[in-house]
Amino acid sequence: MAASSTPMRYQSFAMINSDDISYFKKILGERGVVQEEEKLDDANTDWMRKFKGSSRLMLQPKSSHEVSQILDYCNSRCLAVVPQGGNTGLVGGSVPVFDEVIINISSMNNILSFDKASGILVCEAGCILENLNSFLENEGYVMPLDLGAKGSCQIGGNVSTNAGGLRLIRYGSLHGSVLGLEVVLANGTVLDMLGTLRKDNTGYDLKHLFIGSEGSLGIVTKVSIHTPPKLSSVNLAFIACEDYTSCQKLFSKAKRKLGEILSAFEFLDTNAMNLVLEHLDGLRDPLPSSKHKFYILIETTGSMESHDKEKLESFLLQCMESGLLNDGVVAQDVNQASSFWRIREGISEALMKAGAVYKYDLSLPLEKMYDLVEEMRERLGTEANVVAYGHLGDGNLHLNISTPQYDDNILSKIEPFVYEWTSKQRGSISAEHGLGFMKANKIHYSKSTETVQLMGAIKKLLDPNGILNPYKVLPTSVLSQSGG
Ligand code: FAD
Ligand code: 2HG
Ligand code: ZN
Repeated sequence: MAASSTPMRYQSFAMINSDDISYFKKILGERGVVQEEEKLDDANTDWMRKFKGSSRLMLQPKSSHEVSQILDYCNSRCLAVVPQGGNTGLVGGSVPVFDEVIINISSMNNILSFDKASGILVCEAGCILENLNSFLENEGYVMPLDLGAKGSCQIGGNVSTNAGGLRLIRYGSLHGSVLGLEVVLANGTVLDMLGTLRKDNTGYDLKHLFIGSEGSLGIVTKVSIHTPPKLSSVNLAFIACEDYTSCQKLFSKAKRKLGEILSAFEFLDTNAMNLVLEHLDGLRDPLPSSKHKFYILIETTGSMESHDKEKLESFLLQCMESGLLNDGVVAQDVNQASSFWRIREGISEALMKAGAVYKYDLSLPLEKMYDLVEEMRERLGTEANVVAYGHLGDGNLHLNISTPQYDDNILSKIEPFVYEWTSKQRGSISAEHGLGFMKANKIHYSKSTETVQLMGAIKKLLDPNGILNPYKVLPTSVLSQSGG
């Protein structure tokens, strides 16, 4: 981890000793107590290989009761912990900063119930998103979220980051589809909020505190989620626009013309496209006749193939005639559709292969979104490759700046400029990835002092010793007042 951004280890936290190890072995057995170098190295290192802790211990509980016993003990000993799911987070939230005990939830991966009439799924937090989706597809349903990391990320991690992804435009955020949670608090209390009701206005809806709290308020152990039916007709178009204004107009038109069948509206610019084609094997440009400035994926999902296809094709034809789009192709089968999606979903991986990357995940007013990208290009000149893509339909820009290696001089040209720019637009400095370690001290760019103070008070109430994911989410100044 970059030394300049590393805080001091909080003195209030104890260090692991042999009695602790013996206790954990007693409650979890040998299997649940991981001390092997290689496994710890993986668990200490984040997906981007940018953040690295030095924990000597990873625990793998198999039940909520075990999580409760672990936290009760850690709280009484003042041992700091990091909850960890699939470790695909992009803000350094899922790995220790120092020697925090890693509590990995992967072994809690049972599906507990599925109601075929209502589409309500109840499962343990360690279930992998893609596995849940495969299970549901057999039952005629799908998960209401989908993202590039689906093969590794877990539903508990998705809930804890309030992950958005590729279909938020259609199915909404997890604040809407999660119906209930079981959460273990820092002192080991198991909070049963695992309702399966669509409607329940009895008092404060506390589950929302844990959705997006990035493991700083409790460990999510079970999730109840409302899933939509799998519809029979899915169509995907890969199209090209020559300017950003056309992309915006296309989006406004798509909402009106495609209406209820629109299920994704994603964009990538030419730099993102080039990067994917250069670094990922087996991918071809779907529109090879010429290079374009912007590419858009428009997906529709409905129940009547002939109607949906006709609707999409006549929409594209109209847009072509009015000059909004330059070229486009509709996937002819599922294989072609998945190769189109691979281009969009593979950008993060291609960026990793290209060298160092400075990652920003911003919510911005749609009409301003690409101005930032152009200003950034002007600031950095030929020093860096400024790559833009994201969930255009949600106003969410993924601004990634790629360079051969990390360079403090380049960083100083990017930050705080990028945060100040976003703040001036009343945007969000984290649209969907969370704050984690990377942006904990930047929260004030998007939240008022009073709001952050209240967050600190909630943290203190639920985790008075500050053992849960310290140094993350809230600024050090607030965390040190609230127990850390
Ligand atoms: P982890 O990475 O293990 O943890 C993430 C955070 O949640 C950490 O703070 C951790 O402490 C906490 N946590 C994990 N599990 C629990 C739990 N059970 N209880 C309490 N806290 C917990 N995000 C999006 O929003 N949209 C995308 O489109 C998207 N695409 C991605 C594509 C790729 C290729 C990658 C690598 C990441 C992407 N992400 C995306 C980032 C996203 O946050 C994660 O992929 C996912 O939601 C995290 O799940 P995880 O199980 O890997 O959690
Ligand atoms: C996506 O939408 C993810 O592909 C990852 O949120 C974005 O890597 C990124 O910046
Ligand atoms: Zn995203």
